[in-house]
Amino acid sequence: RLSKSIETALNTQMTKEAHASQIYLSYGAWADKQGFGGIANFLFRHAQEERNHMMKILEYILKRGAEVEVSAIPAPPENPVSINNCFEKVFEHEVDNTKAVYKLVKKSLDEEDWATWDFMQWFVKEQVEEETLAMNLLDKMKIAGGEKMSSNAMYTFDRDMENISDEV
Ligand code: OFO
Repeated sequence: RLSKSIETALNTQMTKEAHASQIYLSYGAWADKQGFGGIANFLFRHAQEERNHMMKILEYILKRGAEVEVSAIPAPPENPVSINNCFEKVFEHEVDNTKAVYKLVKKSLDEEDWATWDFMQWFVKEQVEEETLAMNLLDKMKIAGGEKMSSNAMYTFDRDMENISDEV
């Protein structure tokens, strides 16, 4: 049985994943507006992935017989100012979410809730993947010139993003 505080923490994390989905959604719309259809496609795919994370937590709460609380999702932050900045913001967001995941792991450890601890390990691994993916993309851009990327490099990067694997 879930304790009240774990139930609350899981609901908070569920909303955080929904928030992540909104962030990718808004950055995707921004990228598309700039003409970067490949990057937009990648970001929209990722928005869906974040929604799946949200559902994963929701299903776990229900499975444990606890209460799901669907609450308001905070607005995403301001649009990026460049493609480079977009992935910097993505990376920062993922680091922030990793912290939230670790907090939940710590909480489950403190409460000796081993089922939740075990459930959260999937998220621990997923965050490593997500941080690595964002770092790899930033590295790729750095090689291509970072903020000073030529339009040619930008074109190729965008085209590659259309079909880039979402897994690392
Ligand atoms: Fe849900 O992994 Fe990103 O935020």
